[in-house]
Amino acid sequence: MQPRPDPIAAMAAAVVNADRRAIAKAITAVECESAEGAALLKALHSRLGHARVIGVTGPPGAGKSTLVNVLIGEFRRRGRRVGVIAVDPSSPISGGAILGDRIRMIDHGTDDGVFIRSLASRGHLGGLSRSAARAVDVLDAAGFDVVIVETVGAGQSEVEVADIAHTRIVVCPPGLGDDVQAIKAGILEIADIFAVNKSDTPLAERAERELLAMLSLRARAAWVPPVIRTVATTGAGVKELADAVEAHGQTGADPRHGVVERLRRVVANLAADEVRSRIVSRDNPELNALAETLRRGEVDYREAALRALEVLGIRHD
Ligand SMILES: Nc1nc2c(ncn2[C@@H]2O[C@H](COP(=O)(O)OP(=O)(O)O)[C@@H](O)[C@H]2O)c(=O)[nH]1
Ligand SMILES: [Mg+2]
Repeated sequence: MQPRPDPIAAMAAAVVNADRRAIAKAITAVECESAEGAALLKALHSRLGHARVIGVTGPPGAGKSTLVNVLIGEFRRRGRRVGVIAVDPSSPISGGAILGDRIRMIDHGTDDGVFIRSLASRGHLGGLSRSAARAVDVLDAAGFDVVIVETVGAGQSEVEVADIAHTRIVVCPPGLGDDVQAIKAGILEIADIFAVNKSDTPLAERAERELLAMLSLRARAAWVPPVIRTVATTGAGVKELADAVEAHGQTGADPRHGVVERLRRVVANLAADEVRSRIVSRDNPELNALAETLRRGEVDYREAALRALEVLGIRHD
C-alpha cells in the first residue's frame, strides 16, 4: 500500500511552486493561529529569505493603497514578482488597473506575478501584525521577489510590521495639521524612505520642507531617508520611489536585511506577548508582592521588571 501523502508537506510544496490556490489557502491557515498553520510555516521556513519586504505605512487616506498599486506596476515593469499583504481592508488595492493603459497588463486577476491579499481585521491589532508576519513568510516561500505590507496608523502594530520589513516607506500626505505631530512621534522614527504623496495638492511643498527640516536635525547616518514627492493617482514619482527602495536594499549595512534577523524579530514579538500575558493574568502571590514593593517605592520599574522575569523563571544577567 502507498503511504498516505502528508497533506502539510503537499501544501508546502504547492506554495513553493507558487500555486495561487495553495498560497491563498496557506495564508488563511496561518492567519488564524491553527495547528495546521503552524505546521505549514514550519515546513516553509527553510525556504525563506528570497523576498525583499517593503513596509508601507502612514495615516488613513494618505494614499497608501493607491501608491502600492502603482508600485506593483513599477516593480512588474522591472521584472519582479510582487506579493502584497494589506492590513488595511478599508481601502482595497486593485492590482494596478487604475492606471489604465500604462499597466493594464498587470491586472492581477490574470498576472501570475502579482498576488494581493487583505487580512481580516478581526482580533486586536497586535494579532493582525502577527498574521501579517506569517503571511509574509508564505509569500516569501512562494518566491515573490518583492513583498509589500500596507499598514494603517501609527501604533504598536505598525512598529512591529516595520520590524520585519527591510525597507520602510512612510507615506505623508500634505496638510495633516496636528496629525503630523502624532505621526512624527511614532512612525517617522522608523522611516527609511518618505513619500510625500498627493504632491498635486497645494500643501505638498510645505510638508516636504517640514520633513527635510526634521531630518536635518538628526545625527549623521549611513543612510539618510530620502523624501520623495509622489502623486499616486497618476504614478508621478513612483519610479523614483522604486529606485530609492532598490538603493536602500543595496546599502546592505542594515542588520534587518538578513532573514534570520527577521525571524528573530518575529520571535521577540511573540515572546514579549507571552511574558506580558503571564505577568498580567496570573494571580501569582509573588508578582502581587512585587507590585506592592513597587508601590511602596522600594524598587524602580526596571528592577521590578527584572524581578518579574525571575518570578517567571526567566534568567537574566
Ligand atoms: N489628489 C490626490 N489624491 C490621491 C493621491 N493618492 C491617493 N489619492 C486619493 O486619496 C484617497 C485615499 O487613498 P487610499 O490609497 O485609499 O489611501 P490609504 O487609506 O492611505 O490607503 C483616494 O480617494 C485616492 O484616490 C494623490 O497623489 N493625489
Ligand atoms: Mg489603504
